[in-house]
Amino acid sequence: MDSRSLRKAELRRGSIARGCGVAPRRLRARARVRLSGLRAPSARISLLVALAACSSGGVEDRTPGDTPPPLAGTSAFVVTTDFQTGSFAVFPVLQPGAVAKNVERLHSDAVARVHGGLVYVVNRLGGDNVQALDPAAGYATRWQCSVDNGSNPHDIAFAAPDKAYVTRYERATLLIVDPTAGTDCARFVRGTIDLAALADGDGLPEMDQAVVIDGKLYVTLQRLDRRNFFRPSDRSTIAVIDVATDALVGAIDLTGTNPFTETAGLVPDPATGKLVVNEVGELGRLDDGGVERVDPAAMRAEGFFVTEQDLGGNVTDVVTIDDQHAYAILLDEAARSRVVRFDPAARRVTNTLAAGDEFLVDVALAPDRATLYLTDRTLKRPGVRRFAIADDAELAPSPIDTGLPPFDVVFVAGP
Ligand SMILES: [Ca+2]
Ligand SMILES: [Ca+2]
Repeated sequence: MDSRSLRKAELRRGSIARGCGVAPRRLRARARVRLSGLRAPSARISLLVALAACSSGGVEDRTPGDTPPPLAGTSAFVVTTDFQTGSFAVFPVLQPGAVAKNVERLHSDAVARVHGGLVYVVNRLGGDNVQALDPAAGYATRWQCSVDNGSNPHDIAFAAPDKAYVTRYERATLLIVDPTAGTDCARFVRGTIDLAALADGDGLPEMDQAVVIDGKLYVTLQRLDRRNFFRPSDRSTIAVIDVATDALVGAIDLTGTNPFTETAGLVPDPATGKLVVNEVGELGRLDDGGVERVDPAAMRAEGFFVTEQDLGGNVTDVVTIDDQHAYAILLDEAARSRVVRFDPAARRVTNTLAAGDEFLVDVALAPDRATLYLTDRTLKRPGVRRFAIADDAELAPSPIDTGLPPFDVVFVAGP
């Protein structure tokens, strides 16, 4: 592991110098890469200082940006950030030139989910709230409610119009919320579910992604050890909760550790109904992870269908098309990212679509299932890139400029 090149990349972006400029979760991800290759205690200490220094803040003034075009057909909603300032860009998928940039401020560390015609922005550590945007009203904020300072929300999953669950990375309790509570947020928090019983030795289970399927809530628990630099503990698991009673009814132990599907969420494969989970283990090792399917109904992890060794990198995001056709973002030992096409049946890489020495964050399949979107944060040409699923060809010679560099992309259906 060449930790120096990683540090150089960070310094180039100014993240170390700026202290809190780095999204803490990202820093942690890099920390795991770096620490596994480092022997020097001082480096570990400075990293922990950086993490501690980033645990507060979050008030961001608003400056007006572009006005989004009228909603027509499917739009791409892109969370953007330079890790100091966050915002979003919007464009119709059929008219990517009509991009509205820097529309409103978001927290600098945020991901988006779409549900019931609204965009829910999960403003993570330092923001510590959920923000509902209404695409039909020019993406105006309908409400923005706290999930507790320093709790670091990571995902929101919906059970009913008035009931959703928010995972909190810095807490042992999952939050039950009412998305219909209104702008004053008075009735927003409905309760909590204690997952401490499933935590590793440090008492926090590192709850991450969540989804509701057939009356059950599934929550990935990374179970990283904070006393050992966020290294994976003995196992990672998926907590299963009955949404009628909010009782913890089981846990599905994963084949590997450290499930890492942060921007994509935990989405069932439309063909099989199974969850596709990528598990990176330690980012500094390329022999301890892979991608597996988890059968939610049978509560069973099916084992890696492709491994880090097969693909030559940690799989930090994955999109499956069919049995022979899938895409992944791979992160190698030198912290270089690549977007590859791979054949899950043959368990091998068949094409490389993009590469960069910056962290490529998110690949997402457009609703037409014909186009792959990539948030490319490379310094020279940041932007959203699109590739045809049919032949992997890039759809335009230049990335779509989103103002601030893109982080997470989701799709909003038109009226
Ligand atoms: Ca832990
Ligand atoms: Ca690994």
